[in-house]
Amino acid sequence: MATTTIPVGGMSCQKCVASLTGVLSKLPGVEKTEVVLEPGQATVTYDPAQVDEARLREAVEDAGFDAL
Ligand code: 9UX
Repeated sequence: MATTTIPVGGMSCQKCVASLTGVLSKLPGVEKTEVVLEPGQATVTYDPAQVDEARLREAVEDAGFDAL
């Protein structure tokens, strides 16, 4: 299991936090997701055999936020 923290821009309220948490949590291989509004960041624990940081960053962007 690996853990990474991705700085996230563009989240303005707790609904953004809930939305991004849902998106990341649904990715195959993601074990645990903690999204914080201030400062914007997503800490994700995942199985490196199933998903990688590039894919996580892509999911953040696809959800409408900025992976910084
Ligand atoms: Mo809150 Mo986030 O109204 O896009 S859900 S700002």
